[in-house]
Amino acid sequence: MQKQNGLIFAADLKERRKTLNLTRKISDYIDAVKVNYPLVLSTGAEIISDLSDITDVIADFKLADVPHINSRISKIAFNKGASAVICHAFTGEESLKSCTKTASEFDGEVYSVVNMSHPGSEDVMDSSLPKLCEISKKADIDGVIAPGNQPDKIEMIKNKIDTKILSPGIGAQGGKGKKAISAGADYIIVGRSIYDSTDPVKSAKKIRDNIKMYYSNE
Ligand code: NUP
Repeated sequence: MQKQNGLIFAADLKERRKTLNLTRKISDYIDAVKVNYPLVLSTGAEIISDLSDITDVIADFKLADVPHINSRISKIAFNKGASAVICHAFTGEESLKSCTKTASEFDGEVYSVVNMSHPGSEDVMDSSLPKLCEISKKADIDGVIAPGNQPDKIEMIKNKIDTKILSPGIGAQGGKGKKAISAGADYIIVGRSIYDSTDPVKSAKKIRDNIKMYYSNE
């Protein structure tokens, strides 16, 4: 993923045509599109190939299975054209390594989830944060997913692991793009604040411009 905009579009829609049209229209403002179960289960895995003709695709299946299944799912995603997969770190080093090993066969990337943006994630994930970062380091991941609506966590993670940080939780979940970036996020991930807005193209540009202005002022 080449960093030009710092913005990743979370395409959590259910319609193929709408997703492709919108992604095409905002492609100048994003560096990648992230697909998740709502889209892939509604439209089929071919959507990954279709989107990969427009921009880089990150497959957010939050893989959390035994190693050979993590590996098989990653392989399918990469074969369809994904550039990266997202995996949970809590399943341990071997499961995560099965993803990084598979990714290396495709020149792909792996991002591990070390914390989450929703209320309640702290119940289990906060106390495990150091361990999840350690497992991610050992598995040689390309970056981590960290909550954009909790800049203090981004800083904490940045201090524990020297890697790329992708942050969801912006807009609809209360996070602010500039705050996430200034705390150390390299990319922000935004879904509803783009696709649910009255003018998604304008919203994507505005979100991109906001963080871009920030970069240039750094
Ligand atoms: O901690 C996480 N929080 C989160 O929202 C990890 C994620 N991968 N996500 C994903 O980011 C979530 O699955 C959705 O696809 C996107 C956020 O969407 P939105 O809140 O911007 O609409």
